[in-house]
Amino acid sequence: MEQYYQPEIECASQEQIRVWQDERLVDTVRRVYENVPYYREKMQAVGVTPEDIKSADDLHKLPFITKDDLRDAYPYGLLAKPLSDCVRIQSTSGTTGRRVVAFYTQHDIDLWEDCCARAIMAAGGTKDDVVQVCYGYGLFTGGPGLNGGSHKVGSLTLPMSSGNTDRQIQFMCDLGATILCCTPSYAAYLAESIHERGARGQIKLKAGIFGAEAWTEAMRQDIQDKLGIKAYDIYGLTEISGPGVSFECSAQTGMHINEDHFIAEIIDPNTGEVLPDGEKGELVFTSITKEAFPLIRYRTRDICVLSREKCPCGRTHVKMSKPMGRSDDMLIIKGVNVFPSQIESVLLSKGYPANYQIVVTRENNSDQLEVQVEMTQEMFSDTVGQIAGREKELVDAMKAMLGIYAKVRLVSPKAIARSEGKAVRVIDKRNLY
Ligand code: DLL
Repeated sequence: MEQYYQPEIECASQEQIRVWQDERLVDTVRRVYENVPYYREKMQAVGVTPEDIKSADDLHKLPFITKDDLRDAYPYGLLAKPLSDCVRIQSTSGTTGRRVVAFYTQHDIDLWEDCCARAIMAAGGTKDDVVQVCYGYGLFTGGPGLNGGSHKVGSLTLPMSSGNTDRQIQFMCDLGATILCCTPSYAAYLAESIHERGARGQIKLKAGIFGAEAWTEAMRQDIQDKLGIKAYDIYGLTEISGPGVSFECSAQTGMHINEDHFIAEIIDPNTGEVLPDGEKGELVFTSITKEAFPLIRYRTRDICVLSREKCPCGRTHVKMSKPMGRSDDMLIIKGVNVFPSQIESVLLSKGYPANYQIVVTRENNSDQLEVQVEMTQEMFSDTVGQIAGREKELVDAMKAMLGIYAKVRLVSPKAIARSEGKAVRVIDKRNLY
């Protein structure tokens, strides 16, 4: 039977949802105009004042906000509350190396955890479940978000964080974990490892909540079959709080966006024009309940489709499709956001020419990142030992910048094919979308 964490909200009428959205948008716009000079100036630049925003119908009058704005305003420029009211930050990588830092008041964390609790209960979670959270803890939002949601549901929470597969499987078996939360690629890897160890008979898993990166229906089927579970998608982004912006229900046909907290729009990524429900375009979010770090018309760069078709689960909130691609060049590797510009800035800072290629593959369900870099003529005459030393230096610098391991391969000058148009920087062989 379908169960809900906040049934009166999750199954509210569309009219009721609209009333919440209208009131909360008007309030948010007024708050940011009064408290955030960055927003006030952006609104003044297009001649809009809070009085022009009377309901969600007026949303389109407001300017977009992008990752570049977050970079310009880094670190405190978009704060809508005094720092003394904030209790937490979470962070992710941004373009050209500047990190995105999102701030939370205790109230913001509370609402975020509610969203994650909705996702856990939609996946069948109850207070009798044992929820194993193997998303990373720390600056990444995955671990803290699902951890908080699991507490709210009242489940026994195993705050495993990522990695150490032997220990994950041991706890899963010994403590009888019933719900697994991690990236889909780690879920697939865990599934394989469980089979290799002959431990399939000892696990009690019934559901998984997998997100933070793109995954296909074929991958879902594979994980479900191997683990004997139902696998649910969950979506979110650090800028808009983290996991739980939207989540899948038993219908497994898209993710319900928590519309009492976020207004979603789909726009044409080239013109910025708002597109009707059902058309494919870039997802834009406006947070309407956030205190510390409200974002208005934030361009996610994720391409997807919204659907208002009645859902058999009883929830009334709009559903988004799985993201079908990005309108920028961000890659998600092992759940970590990586921009080619970050890699380029490492290379340039170490004296390499900007002739490089990024090759992403997936081997045994694990993403592999290789950066092929051309040496200068002078470097090319180095000894083999010196070249190995250079590669090691770049691996360390990439790790420091990206937070993940990238294999570095130095190649001879002119080895990377030149393009007549745009340079082909990224070869992604994973076919995820
Ligand atoms: O990935 C938050 C999260 C944690 C979501 C755990 C789900 C589970 P960021 O690191 O800021 O936040 O990355 C956000 O990841 O704009 C999408 O491009 C991508 N993404 C997130 N969830 C999904 C998903 C977290 N279910 C970026 N499917 C987003 C496809 C996803 N892509």
